[in-house]
Amino acid sequence: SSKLDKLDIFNIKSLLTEEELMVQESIGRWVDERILPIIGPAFDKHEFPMEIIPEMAELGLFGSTIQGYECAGLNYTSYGLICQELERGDSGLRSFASVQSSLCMFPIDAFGSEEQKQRWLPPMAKGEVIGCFGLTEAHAGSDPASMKTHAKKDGDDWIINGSKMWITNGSIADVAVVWAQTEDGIQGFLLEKEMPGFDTEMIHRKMSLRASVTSALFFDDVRVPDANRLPNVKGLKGPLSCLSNARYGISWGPIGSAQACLQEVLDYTEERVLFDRTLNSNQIIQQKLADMSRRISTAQLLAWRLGQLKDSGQLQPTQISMAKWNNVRMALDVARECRDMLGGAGITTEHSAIRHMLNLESVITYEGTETIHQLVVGRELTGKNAF
Ligand code: TGC
Ligand code: FAD
Repeated sequence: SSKLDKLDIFNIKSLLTEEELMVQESIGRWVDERILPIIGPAFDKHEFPMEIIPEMAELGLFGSTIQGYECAGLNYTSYGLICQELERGDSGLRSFASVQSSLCMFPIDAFGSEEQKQRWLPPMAKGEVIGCFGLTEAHAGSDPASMKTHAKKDGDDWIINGSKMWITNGSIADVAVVWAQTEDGIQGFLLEKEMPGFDTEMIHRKMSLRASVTSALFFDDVRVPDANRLPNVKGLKGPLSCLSNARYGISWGPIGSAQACLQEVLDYTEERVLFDRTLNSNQIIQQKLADMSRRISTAQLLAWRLGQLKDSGQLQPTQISMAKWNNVRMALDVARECRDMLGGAGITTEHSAIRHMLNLESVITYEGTETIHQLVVGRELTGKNAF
């Protein structure tokens, strides 16, 4: 019988350092024990399981790559593995960690003042302060340069007006990193939930990422002190750098969704007997299983290489775009195929394939749609901007 790990055919584990392996194993065990039993019902109820936040903090998941400020100071390969293990549970869980770490703590660490870092990073690492990231607006998510939200200087303060749409964690966040137009280009502001004129509204009736909070943010003459402006970045490269970090993690995450789906159908097709033989004795079923395994394996190799480039400071945005496109598309196709192989049983959340499949419809759209990433690669190849 085979000695290969069915979910790691090329033995990526053997390429990991001891620390990376330890991170993957501890988060993986936590997902198995704490998340898998509760996540189906949370998705059904359209609720993010708030009670797990302190446990995620305890595991060092928030701002895990940041040095100091009570953060774990891990490398980016470890961050990728964290995303992969979390998303094996549910994309909503990985979303929560992506937003807290890559979209809120990262910009405070990279572009914030020392006072801002001291004030926000330790409680965010402990999960006592939750963050959200407001870039997208209702009229044009793919084209953030056209944002209408703006900040106007008024003495030592700024007055912010506008709105944001589709914001993960929006209604449960204590602090929002909000990107707004100013006379000097786009700048980032830290809006606190109790600031007068700052409101949020939860988005209901989602068929995807149901175990995650998604909201609209509204700013009506919100007065923000200059001390809450991120001083060290101006222009679109501020938010785009945050996206680069989050997209890096999302290149790893969906490998976990695909692994969860493949494991589920490996078990199911071994048990199910039709026409006097197990389902997995049929050539077409085996061909589909083999194809999923092939696609997961190539995505794993791509993610691992991405980690090497990131940790050695060589990673380019085009490489992240290609990996996000490839790996999310892979997982969405795998989840759909697994849903089909479960037959009627695949249409309820009793099994996880349809939950992963529906979640991945968000993942392929957010952090740059598949088309946007294809156009980034197209621009690299041709030198022509076709957005
Ligand atoms: P361009 O105007 O050429 O560039 C502007 C400036 O940004 C720099 N830059 C980057 N910097 C860091 N990382 C990157 N990936 C960067 N890409 C560009 C660039 O060098 C330039 O700097 P400077 O100094 O010259 O001003 O912008 P572009 O043409 O590259 O961008 C166009 C486009 C379409 C690629 C960009 O607008 C884009 O990526 N649009 C998609 C928007 C998007 O992804 N939104 C995501 C919102 S957040 C979200 O979805 C969270 S979901 C989280 C969850 O729940 O998990
Ligand atoms: P649009 O930009 O209107 O795109 C519509 C369609 O047009 C897409 O298929 C797109 O690929 C295509 N398209 C766009 N431009 C071109 C072109 N030039 N050529 C050809 N086709 C094109 N945003 C945040 O800021 N913070 C968050 O925390 C956040 N969380 C999210 C959570 C969820 C669950 C979802 C669904 C979204 C979230 N987003 C968040 C927003 C997300 O980033 C946007 O939805 C995404 O960037 C796409 O923008 P849009 O929805 O406005 O679609």
